[in-house]
Amino acid sequence: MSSLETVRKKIAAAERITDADALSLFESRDLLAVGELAAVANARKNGRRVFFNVNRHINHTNICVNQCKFCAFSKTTDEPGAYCYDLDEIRNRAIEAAEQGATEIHIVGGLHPDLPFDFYLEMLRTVRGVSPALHIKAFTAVEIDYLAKISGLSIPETLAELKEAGLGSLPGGGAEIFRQEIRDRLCPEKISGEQWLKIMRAVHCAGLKSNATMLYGHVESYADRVDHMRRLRELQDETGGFQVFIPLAFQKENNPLGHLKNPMSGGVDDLMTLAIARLYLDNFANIKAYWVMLGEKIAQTSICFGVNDLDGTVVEEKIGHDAGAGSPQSMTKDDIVTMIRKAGRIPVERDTLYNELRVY
Ligand code: V47
Ligand code: SF4
Repeated sequence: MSSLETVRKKIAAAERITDADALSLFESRDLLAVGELAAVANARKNGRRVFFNVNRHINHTNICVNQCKFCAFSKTTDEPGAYCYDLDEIRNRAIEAAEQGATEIHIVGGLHPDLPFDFYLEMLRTVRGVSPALHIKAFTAVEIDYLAKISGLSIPETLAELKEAGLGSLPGGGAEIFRQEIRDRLCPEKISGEQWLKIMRAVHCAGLKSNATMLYGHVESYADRVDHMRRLRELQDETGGFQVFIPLAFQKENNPLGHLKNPMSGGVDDLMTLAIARLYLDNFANIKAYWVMLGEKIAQTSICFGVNDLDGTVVEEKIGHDAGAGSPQSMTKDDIVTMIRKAGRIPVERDTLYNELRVY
């Protein structure tokens, strides 16, 4: 029996696929066959409904003590273009978001060398003060590790203080590729994959939900991607605290990894990665196509390849665009609704915790 047939039988029986199965799917390069299986697995969980939300990103600072080699966003304090918003600038962005009907503020930034822990607490209180209806999804596991270091608190104590100040859930950034050999080449200063997972375990134990990402399309192999997803699947079996998996397509401008030939990028690889994530991560309810990195057309097409979430309106995005993302800065709610409808699916506005707000 071919490996594709083996997977087909397992999916039909709602059985878990193995690492070897997932690897064989990547190697098959049979996008239509893999995509069809992913669409079946997705329809079983989500029917014809596709989620989006109305959100606003705030990247409060691009000043960062790390120098990840894929990152075009980070700057040192004295570099031209370095910035750090004050609380008024953050408040104004949150007010604007609330006026535009946002239900979520997504906050991530660099690891600033001088900002005290109190600034982060004040930032959360400031946004919460604008509207208690705004859910604050903030700080990657990498930032949580850093905040624990600068505050002198343990990870659970840091999370408890942030939660008390208004933190509602965590985004999934900073995961990159967990395998250390790849991290050594991509981001040697960053916390290890093990530490990222340990922090997410603590996040889930603290009663907070989080997301999970994977940065792909650079120096990693298919086996590295499967290894990454395996570690996520294992932690999800343990805690159930991940809401969604978001593969992030590497953008290659203005960063030291940009010279790569990037042989694994492209629309087929993007769709394959999303489809295989749907099949392999059977304990994740949601697979998100982040249109900022994928572009609108691949994001829309992915709806037919196992995806059930298109992220949100975003409004102001710096991390992908500094690295050359060709997508717009923002999409309106109408843009996203149209995109989903034209794929023959039902647009559903959700909140950050995946409660349904409105069916369009
Ligand atoms: O951690 C940095 C990635 C992440 C590049 O949880 C890059 O809902 C591509 O995690 N090319 C931050 N990616 C963004 C992120 C995210 C975005 C949207 C939604 C959610 C969510 C999370 O961006 C970083 C890093 O992995 N990144 N540089 C680049 N050149
Ligand atoms: Fe800093 Fe994050 Fe960029 Fe790494 S990816 S350099 S930690 S901002």
